Amino acid sequence: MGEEPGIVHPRGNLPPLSLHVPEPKFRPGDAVDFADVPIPPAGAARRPDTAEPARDFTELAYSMVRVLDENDQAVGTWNPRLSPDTLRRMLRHMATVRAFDERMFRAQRQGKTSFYMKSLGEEAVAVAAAHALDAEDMCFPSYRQQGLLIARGCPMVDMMNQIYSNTGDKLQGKQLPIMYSEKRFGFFSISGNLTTQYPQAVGWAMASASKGDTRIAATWCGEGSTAEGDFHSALTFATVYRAPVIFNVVNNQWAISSFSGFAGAEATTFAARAVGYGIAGLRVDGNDALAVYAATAWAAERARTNAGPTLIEHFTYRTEGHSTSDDPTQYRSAGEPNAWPLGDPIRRLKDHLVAIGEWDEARQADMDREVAEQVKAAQKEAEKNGVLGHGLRQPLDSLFDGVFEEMPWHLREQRQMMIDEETASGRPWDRT
Ligand SMILES: Cc1ncc(C[n+]2csc(CCOP(=O)(O)OP(=O)(O)O)c2C)c(N)n1
Repeated sequence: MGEEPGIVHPRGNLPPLSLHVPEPKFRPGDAVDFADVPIPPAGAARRPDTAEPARDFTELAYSMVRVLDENDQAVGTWNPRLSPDTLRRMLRHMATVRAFDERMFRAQRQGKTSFYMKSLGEEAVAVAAAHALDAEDMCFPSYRQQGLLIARGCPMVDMMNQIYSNTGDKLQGKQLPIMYSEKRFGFFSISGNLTTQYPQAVGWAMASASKGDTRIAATWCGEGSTAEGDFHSALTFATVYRAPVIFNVVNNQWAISSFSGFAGAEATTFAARAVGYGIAGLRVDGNDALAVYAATAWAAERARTNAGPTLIEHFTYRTEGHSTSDDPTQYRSAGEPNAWPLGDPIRRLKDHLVAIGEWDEARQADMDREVAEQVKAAQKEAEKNGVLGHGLRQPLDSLFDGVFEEMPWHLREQRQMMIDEETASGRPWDRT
C-alpha cells in the first residue's frame, strides 16, 4: 500500500506573492509638494465631553484637532481660551528651547560634547503639554521633550552639565548626553532603548490610582517607536485597568532615515492605534500650541476623572537631522522642512499674539535677545565644570556609584582592583 497523498494545492495561474515595501514620496533632489497631506480646517473637529466613551468619537483619531486658523485667530470648541500672559509664557519657553538647542548643537560641533538632539520645529509638543499638565504630574519622555524641563523651570545649567558629562553632572556621566533624569521636575530618566518609557508610565499611573493619589502620568514616543512591542503592551494594560495616563505619539514624519510609512503611516493614522484598544484617540496639529494644550488638558481631565487613558498623535515635522550623528541630506529632500504645510510652531503662536494685539515684532526681537543671553550665560556657567576632553570630569572611582542602592560584592571587588591598579601606577586617576 502506498502512502496517502497529502493535500494538494492547485497553483493554477495565481500571481506570485509579493511584498509592499514603503517608499517615501521625496528623496534628495526631488521637488516637494505636500498638497496631498490632508489638513482639515481649524475649528472643524468636535470636542466631546471628557466622560464620553471612546467608541463615540473614533472620527477624532482620523481627522485633526486644530485651533489656530489661516488668519492667526483661535477658533472652534477646542480653543482653550488662554490668557495672553499664558500665551506669552508658552512662546518664551518655546523660544528658549530653540535657543538652547541651537547653542548645544554648536557645542557638539565644537567638540564640547559627543552628542546632541534638537527638537526644532516640534517645540510646541512638549512646551504646550507642560503648561496643560499639573506640575505634579509625572512625565515619561523620549529624548526630544527637553521642552518639558525648560517649561517646568529646570535650571539650564543642570541640563548642560549633563550634556557635558562634567563635574557638575548629577548623573555622574553615566547617561548619554541629553538623557536627563530630573525627579525634582517629574521627569523620568530617559532611556536610549526606545519605548521602554511607555509601560513604565502605565505602571506609574496604575500605582498612582491604586494608592488613591490624584497625579496622572504622561508619556511620549516618536511614530517610529510605535512599532516596538512595548508600545502595544502598554496600551493593553492601560485600557484594561483604565490607567490615568496620556500617551503621546510625536509623528514628526521621520524615524532616523526611515519615514513614517515604515511604522504603518501608509495604512492608517497613529492615533488610530487607540481605536483597536478602545482608548480615546486624538490626532492633533502638533505645530499649533493651542491645539496641543487643549488636547492635553482634555486628556488630563479624562484621566483625572477615571474615564481612562488617551492617545494623542501630534502631527508635526522633524525640521533637522535626527541627532548630531545624522545627515538628513542623504535620504530626504532638502525642500521638505520649508514645504511642511503646518508651518513653524513658534511663528504661529507669535502671529496669533500679534493678531490679537498682545505682541509685536519689537517685543519678539527683545525676547529672542533675552533668551539667547540667558542660554549663553548658562553655558558659560556650565563650562566652568568642564567640557568633553578638557579634563574636568567625574572622578574615576565614582564609576560604580549610583547604580545599585547597595553595591554588589563583585562591583566592590572591581572598584578595589581599579583603585589598587591606579595607586600602583603612581599616577592615580590620571587617565582619560
Ligand atoms: C529598541 C531600539 N531600537 C532602535 C534604536 C535606534 N534608534 C534610536 S532613535 C531611532 C529612531 C526613532 O524614531 P522615532 O520613534 O520616530 O522618534 P524621533 O527620533 O523621530 O523623535 C532609532 C531607530 C534604539 N535606540 N532602541
